[in-house]
Amino acid sequence: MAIREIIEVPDPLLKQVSKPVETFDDELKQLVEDMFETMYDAPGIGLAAIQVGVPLRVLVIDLQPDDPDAEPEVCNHGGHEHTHQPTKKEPRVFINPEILDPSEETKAYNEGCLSVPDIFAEVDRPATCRVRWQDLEGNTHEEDMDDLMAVCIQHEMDHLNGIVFIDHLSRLKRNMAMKKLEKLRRAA
Ligand code: GNR
Ligand code: NI
Repeated sequence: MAIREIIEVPDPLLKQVSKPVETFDDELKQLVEDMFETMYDAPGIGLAAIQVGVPLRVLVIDLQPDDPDAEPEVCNHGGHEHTHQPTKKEPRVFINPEILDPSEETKAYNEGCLSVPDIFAEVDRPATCRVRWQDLEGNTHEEDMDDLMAVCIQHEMDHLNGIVFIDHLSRLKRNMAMKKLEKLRRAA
């Protein structure tokens, strides 16, 4: 397990189109483990392999990462009192994902990205979509996605195609976002 470095705009790697995974081996499992560790450390709710410099069609998502600052809940099921964190980890891996029948209806969401740190902007995307993907064993799955999962998987799919969320903004807003990012970096 290792935390890998997250690359940021304007790194040209982020414009690269990632290649399909063809071999479902231990190296792939290691990459996915490292991606989860990197995402939870950041913290973020999703991560594409290209964000750690690996141009493969691999995504990890967890919409409910454990909040280390959350008050633990006291529980009494199973006959003994104990505490646990109120949010449960729900790690999901998507290999070679495809978006099927995106809805006509769109929805705006205030998006952020670990590769564009501390910048947020409203992006319109199809409100729902169906996703087909493979798991770490190469088995194929399909599921309908909505709400934050639909937003996140479409944001992550964009990374696999060399697109970052600010690419969806007008040139004016994108330039403003990049200027703000440069200013934040100078201040850091
Ligand atoms: O952590 C993340 N939060 C987020 C918020 C709104 C819309 C999309 C995202 S994904 C982002 C992590 C990331 O950059 N994934 O590529
Ligand atoms: Ni992102």
